[in-house]
Amino acid sequence: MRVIDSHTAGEPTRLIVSGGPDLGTGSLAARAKRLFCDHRSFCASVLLEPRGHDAVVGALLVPPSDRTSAAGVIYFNPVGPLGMCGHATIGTAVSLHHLGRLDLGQHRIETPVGSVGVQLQTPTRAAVENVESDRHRAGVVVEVQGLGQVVGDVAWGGNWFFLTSVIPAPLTLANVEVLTRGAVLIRKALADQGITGRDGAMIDHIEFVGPPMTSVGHGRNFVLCPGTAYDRSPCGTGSAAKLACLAADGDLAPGVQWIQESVIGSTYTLHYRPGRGPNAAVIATITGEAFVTGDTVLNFDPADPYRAGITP
Ligand code: PYC
Repeated sequence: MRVIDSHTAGEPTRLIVSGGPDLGTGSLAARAKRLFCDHRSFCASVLLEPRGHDAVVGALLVPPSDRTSAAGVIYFNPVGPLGMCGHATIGTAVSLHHLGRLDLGQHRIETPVGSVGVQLQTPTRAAVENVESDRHRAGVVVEVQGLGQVVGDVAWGGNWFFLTSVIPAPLTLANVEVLTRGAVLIRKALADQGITGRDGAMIDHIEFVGPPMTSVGHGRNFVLCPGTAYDRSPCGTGSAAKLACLAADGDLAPGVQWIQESVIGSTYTLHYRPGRGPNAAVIATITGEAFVTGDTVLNFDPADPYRAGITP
């Protein structure tokens, strides 16, 4: 199986170029479902130890159903499929350029939640015009064991997020363990108390938001991804969700730049234009840098007891 590894603002992406499962035809959403129902062990074997680790996001290249898109991509982490993935879209564009399959310039990439615009600006920098984002609910109160009442917003940025400034510790790398523990408790409390995204969708990303810690940033975050891995980057879809909240509060005008810091201090630069949907929907553009870290053939030896990954 040929894979290209990259990281975007510190967050790893493994692009599966060949040797992945055949998911047939149909919408990318249907093919993403098939990937997880019928090929679960493929996902674990590609992402987890001993070949990877739980923060790696997989990006399976598939033929697009939308003929205007340069590629179709299904994103997944060890726990399940992702809708959109900002960091992995930047990583995919940079990796496709590395392979000589994508020129600098404007393209579209199809994902299970819609096609996104990708402007590959240099061999390592891309701007992604995301799917429409909005704040679904504001000022939601959730009772969290050990943390008390936590107030936050539920927003869509291509995945579902609960964003809160009620943080268990400052948003620094030294506090990743306590931040992870707090975010896991909040996600469980949301599920237990029936707090969801639209149409009962599970909120699987928790985003702690706070003030910037660098001289260039406008805000900092810590994002817990599905499972227990945190995003080393500022999370593209989480940053888009944050812009939707800022726009809904009247705190950021269209076209004005927002620099989002991650918990490791890496950054994305964003702005938005108004969307069409309700809740002051926005179409955010996320610009960031990715670097190819490996161009690899993965082996799956039938005699290897851990060929399917180390799973609980
Ligand atoms: O960048 O959108 C993102 C993302 C989602 C999960 C991990 N990264």
